[in-house]
Amino acid sequence: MTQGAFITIEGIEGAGKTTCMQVLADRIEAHGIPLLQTREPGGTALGEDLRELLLGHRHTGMADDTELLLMFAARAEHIQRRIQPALDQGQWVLCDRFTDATYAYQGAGRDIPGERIAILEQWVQGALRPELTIVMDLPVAQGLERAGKRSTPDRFESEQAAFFERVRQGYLDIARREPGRVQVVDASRGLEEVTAGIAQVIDDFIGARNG
Ligand code: Z5A
Repeated sequence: MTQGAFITIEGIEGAGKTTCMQVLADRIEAHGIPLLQTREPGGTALGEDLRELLLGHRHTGMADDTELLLMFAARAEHIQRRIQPALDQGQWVLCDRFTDATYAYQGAGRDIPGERIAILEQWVQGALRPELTIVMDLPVAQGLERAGKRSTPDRFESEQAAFFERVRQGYLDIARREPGRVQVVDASRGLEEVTAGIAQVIDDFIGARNG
């Protein structure tokens, strides 16, 4: 059986990932492709518990290495229990954030060397990498303004704008290094234009993979 495709979506606060996940899922399912939609940190019972620890305010001031290791602990569980089995059965997997978020947030944001993250990536993922990653990019101030209209900020959302500037640059650096895998979508535009851009990216990908 052909392995399913692994697709991830990334971006800073308020980029519109949640909104656009549905557009992607609808397009994929319209082609009759079985799809697993999931997210990180999370995606399993244990992963969702770790998510609560990571995003909640009980452990404000958590050491950067602890944060990094918890992200990868959740990821190990997610890959072994859900992502890899789904791909092996030919399902496509659409994941709201994955290891690029670790390079952007813990790497660029918290200043953990990329080489250290790469060791964990290799250990936990083996050869598994996303085939397509969509980075929704927009100015930090605009993203924070959109996100600010929502509920109480989580532990990451409580960071300063300078942190999110580094995260944004982290994502753009990854996109520059891996243009074949990473597609940057301008998320600063109105919702209709953004979703049209997203639809184009996924239609091209489905066409190339199935054609
Ligand atoms: N994290 C990490 O540090 N390391 C890792 O390895 C991983 C994660 C995997 C949880 O992520 C946190 O974990 C995340 C990074 C860290 N923290 N942060 N920041 P998350 O994905 O669950 O949290 P999030 O980034 O805050 O995602 P979100 O809350 O789901 O935001 P979003 O999906 O990008 O935005 P949205 O909810 O779709 O849209 C926000 C608002 O803007 C909403 O009112 C929309 O209606 C509006 N919106 C969206 N698009 C538009 C447009 N185009 N125009 C106008 N208004 C819009």
